[in-house]
Amino acid sequence: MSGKDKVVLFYPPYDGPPLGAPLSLLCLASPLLQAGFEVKLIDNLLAPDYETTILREIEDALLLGISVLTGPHIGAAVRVAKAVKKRKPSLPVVFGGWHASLATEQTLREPFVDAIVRGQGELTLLELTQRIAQGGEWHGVRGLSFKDGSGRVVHEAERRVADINTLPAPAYHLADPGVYAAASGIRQLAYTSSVGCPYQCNYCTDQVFYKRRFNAYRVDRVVNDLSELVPRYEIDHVPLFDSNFLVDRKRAVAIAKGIIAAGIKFQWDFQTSTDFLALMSEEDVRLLAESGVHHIGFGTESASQEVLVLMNKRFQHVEQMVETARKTHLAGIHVVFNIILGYPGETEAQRQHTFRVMSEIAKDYSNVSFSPNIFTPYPGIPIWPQLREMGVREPQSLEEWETLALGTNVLPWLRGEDLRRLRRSLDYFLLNNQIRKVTKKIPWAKRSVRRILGAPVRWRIGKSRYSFPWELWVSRAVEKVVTRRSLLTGQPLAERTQEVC
Ligand code: B12
Ligand code: SF4
Repeated sequence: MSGKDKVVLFYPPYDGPPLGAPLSLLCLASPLLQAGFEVKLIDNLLAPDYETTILREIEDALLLGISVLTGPHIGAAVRVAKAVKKRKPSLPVVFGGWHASLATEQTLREPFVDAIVRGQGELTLLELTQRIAQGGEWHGVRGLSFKDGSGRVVHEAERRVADINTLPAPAYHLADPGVYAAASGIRQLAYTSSVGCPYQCNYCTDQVFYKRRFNAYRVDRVVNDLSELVPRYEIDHVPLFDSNFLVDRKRAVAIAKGIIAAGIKFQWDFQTSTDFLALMSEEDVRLLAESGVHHIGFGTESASQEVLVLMNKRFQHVEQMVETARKTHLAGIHVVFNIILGYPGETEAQRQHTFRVMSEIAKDYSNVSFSPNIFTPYPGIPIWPQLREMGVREPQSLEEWETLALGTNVLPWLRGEDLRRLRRSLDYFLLNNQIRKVTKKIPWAKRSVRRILGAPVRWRIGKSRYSFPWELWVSRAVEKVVTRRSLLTGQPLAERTQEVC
């Protein structure tokens, strides 16, 4: 025993690309360490037998905190919380993160969850830990929901989103990137330079968490951090976790210039919206590339203006997607366009229009790949009241949310033959683009592959005919020609892994 009060934080397994140490836990650990607590991080990636490790570590701990996103995270979170409650019923089990914050009431109903930290967690968790260490009561901790002594659920007032410049830096020293590289193959370090996005897309919960306020580190802070962290940990790749990095384009360009001036070499990538990138000059986009940006993910979602309006994405237009593709192509930056299919109100004609327009863009700009998914309603998204009216059944328990993998949910307007057609047209759309990419890279394959596979595929897409899909069977047999990519990093995802963010 170290003699210090200990907090155990657990990051459950997920379905997605490896991204280095979980940034959420590194951020939570920092103020706790500053206040003199001992922090034990348990990440499934490094501790495959995490349950045993957790049961050992909690013996002398003040509390167990678990980070929970909607989807696969939930399974392990529930299993571990149940096992901990069985072993040490008095130990407070605290859930935090997006799922717990967006489905608080439902999550707190579970007997194995004592408290939920809603939203940004650094200050709330610190305050709660201090109360627990001092044997104090939990009432009055802003941002906290908990069960009191009689089992009654109490929701304390909201905590204002903190200016991230006032929060301590993530405790990167707790996670050796070398150990992560051995487990994932990439020497990387996740970094957040800003939080929040000013927009209000109807399917996105950023507005619920960050109240539409873009809140960012100053340029010198980002450049200094990266100039220090990249060489210290010999980092090759930095995925930025910002909600919409280019909201402040001047800041973004100044960061790129700062990185170039500092002479540090690494690859970095981020997510943003096409309206911002389209407004940048070709020279500024080139600067991003020169500083190491090699991939950008865009939530383009649809090429139909009517559907974009339904999504409350009035700020985005097809011309900006084309401009984005053109400028990033010139700069040599790979981009992934996310596409949402089956959005409520989308017609088959609008969907086909999206496939056509997106295929045209990819034909002209080979740096464009896609991440198409069937609409999946996550907890807390603003469109839920309308979805309920349309007959969408909301998962009724924490465990039901676990199985809500992308594209497997049931949408009342997309069943049976309609759903089969959509899935097939999606596969053909991907196959068409993949054939184009492969044949561009291998000149000798160009004619034969295009003739045998490409022509019939384009005919099917043109005519919307998808029965007896022999081209898909052939492509799958040959070797996963239909690939999906992570919006975050651009990395190809296994066919099974549809979860991208
Ligand atoms: C990185 C990321 C991922 C990674 C996470 C893994 C990793 N190694 O980091 C991966 C790729 C797994 C991922 C997957 C998914 N993601 Co994602 N992801 C993000 C992203 C871009 C950054 C998250 C992050 O680390 N931020 C930085 C840290 C510091 O912030 P944080 O995680 O929010 O943590 C803070 C608080 O949440 C809280 N907190 C977090 N954990 C805990 C635990 C405790 C005990 C406490 C007290 C507090 C606390 O305190 C932290 C510090 O303030 C966010 C978007 C965003 N702008 O945040 C989307 C986001 C979280 N993802 C989202 C979605 C929809 C998904 C998917 C469901 C997508 C899908 N299509 O399937 C999947 C689900 C998981 C899966 N499939 O297994 C949504 C919401 C998710 C939700 N409802 O749970 C977001 C908000 C994107 C969006 N705008 O819609 N994602
Ligand atoms: S989907 Fe992207 S652009 Fe829309 S609100 Fe969310 S973060 Fe902002």
